[in-house]
Amino acid sequence: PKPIEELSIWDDAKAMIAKARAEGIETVHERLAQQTPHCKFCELGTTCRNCTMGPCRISAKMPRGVCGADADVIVARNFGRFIAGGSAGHSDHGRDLIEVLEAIIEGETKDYKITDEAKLKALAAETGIEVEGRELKDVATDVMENFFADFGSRKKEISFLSRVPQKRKDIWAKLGMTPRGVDREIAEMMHRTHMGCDNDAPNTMIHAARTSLSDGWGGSMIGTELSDVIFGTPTPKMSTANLGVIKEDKVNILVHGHNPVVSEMILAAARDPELVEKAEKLGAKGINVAGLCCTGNELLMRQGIPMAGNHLMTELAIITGAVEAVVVDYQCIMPSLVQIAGCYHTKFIDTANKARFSGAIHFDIEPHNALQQAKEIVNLAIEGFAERDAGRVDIPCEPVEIMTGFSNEAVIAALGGSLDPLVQAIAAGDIRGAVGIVGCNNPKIKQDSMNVELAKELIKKDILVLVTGCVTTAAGKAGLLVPDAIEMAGPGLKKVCGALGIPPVLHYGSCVDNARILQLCAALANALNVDISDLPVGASSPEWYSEKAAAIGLYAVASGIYTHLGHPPNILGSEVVTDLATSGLEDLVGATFFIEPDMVKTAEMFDERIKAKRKGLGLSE
Ligand code: NFS
Ligand code: SF4
Repeated sequence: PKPIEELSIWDDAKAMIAKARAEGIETVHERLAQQTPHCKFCELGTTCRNCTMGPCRISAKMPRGVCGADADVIVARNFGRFIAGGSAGHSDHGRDLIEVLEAIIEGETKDYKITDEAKLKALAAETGIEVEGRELKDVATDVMENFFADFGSRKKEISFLSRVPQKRKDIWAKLGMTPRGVDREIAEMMHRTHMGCDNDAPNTMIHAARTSLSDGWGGSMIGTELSDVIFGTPTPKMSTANLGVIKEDKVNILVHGHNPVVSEMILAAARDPELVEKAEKLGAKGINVAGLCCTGNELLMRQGIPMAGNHLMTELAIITGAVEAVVVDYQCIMPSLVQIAGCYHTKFIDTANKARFSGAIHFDIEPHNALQQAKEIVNLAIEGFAERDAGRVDIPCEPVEIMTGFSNEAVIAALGGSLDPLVQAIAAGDIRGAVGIVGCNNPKIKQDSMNVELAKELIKKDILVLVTGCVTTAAGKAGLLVPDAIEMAGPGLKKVCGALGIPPVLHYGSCVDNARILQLCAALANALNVDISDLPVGASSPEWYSEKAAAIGLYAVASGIYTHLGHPPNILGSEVVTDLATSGLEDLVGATFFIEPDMVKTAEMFDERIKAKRKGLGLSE
């Protein structure tokens, strides 16, 4: 494995990697070393396992698989399935929120409720459901039925296309890219990539884009919006981040995964007076719930809980030795956490039947029993406090302050009720443009080096940065998520954010919450009567690793947003697919991907793009 200094920019991470090595505990970094070098065919995307005439690998000597598929077809098929996987993850999460809404409506749960009635009514109105003079329950029922139908096969387009500028919808219609139903597009992607179906790489890529759009404007958007309805729409608030949020004198419970349906209940249970009293009787100073990854982002945005870390901190958080329980739902949960938890007194608890971990303690959290189950889980954690080995505890730092909670509703409220001041700040050139930096960590990259550097480079250029997912904790730890961070920004951004008392880097939520950024772009385009591709905006995922991140990147591009990736997906084995992704899509959808590992150059590329788009809108550069 690499020297510790090369693995992360953070002291808390480096201290815990050193502790792991001293204690003989294997982490992601050792396993990456074991797996390196990776299979070249797989890296290029030129291996196919879609039937048992193969598996096949493509090279100069063997340019076609047994069936005759060439590199272009194989790479496009693999990429299409990769996108289907990511879209399925976000969207199945979205569906789980509809099922909770259903349980609320049918009176099957008392643990969840409709918290933001105004938002529910607004969503209903936006998606063509009658609101005036109707009972809330009837409106909610129609919203639920409509969103369930967005997953099916009977619609010509999904509901939230109501938000999309007409010019963009026309582009999609012309290309056959209009998302019709979430499950339909995903299933069709699987069908098309069966042996002997879609054997034209660009055609497969168009459907991959359509599949991703059904995620961004469908499954993810439903997930975000219904989470706001059920748990409340986020508003700005302060919190803290890094491993220092784990408290030596408290019962520490880490929530990890994605869906607030589970983590909100854990938080509610941890605030139960009887359980708090029990924790205190056992010698703890209370119960501390901290977040990891995206479910951490969900709770951070709405409830202000502290954030222990992002993807590459998940193993390391347990290595502090001070974690009583890790409670997970699904996605991005390394199965290694079970082994690492086993090296300590830490209980690893899974809660979703669709994401079980061998060796975990299992609780089936369903809408009808959620709080009860959550209380049992918190009770287990409290009882674990006595088993903690104080000699192995090392919490390596003090937490840093962060500001969070920037939903579009909160931003509009901060702007005085409309997007006009933002439009004016963009027109005046104080805010030259905006870039969303999203996604993950990847152990192949020094943790958060790119995520942080890119954010810093962009704000210097008066480009507003929105962060979601695992970039949140990166930006937070770097001190970019507090109002004082305007000192690191260019003069225009400093002026505007300073006047509003907000940071130049705004925390916009979890990865499904990238839907909030799509919505903002659509609203800006509609306000200016242009297409999204005309806006001075961009997206980036510098350290991405997951299928979900690829789906986000593709729906951003297909929505007309110029999108950076720090390293390529496994497509370089096909010139047709690579050229399409990095240039050909410009003519089709008005945006492309660009791949660039250098963050200074990346910021310059965004700067050039923003200049060109500003010029196109008749604005100064
Ligand atoms: Ni997003 Fe969230 Fe993090 Fe990457 Fe995983 S937690 S959904 S995929 S690793 S940002
Ligand atoms: Fe090989 Fe074609 Fe089968 Fe893929 S579908 S494994 S390329 S024979």
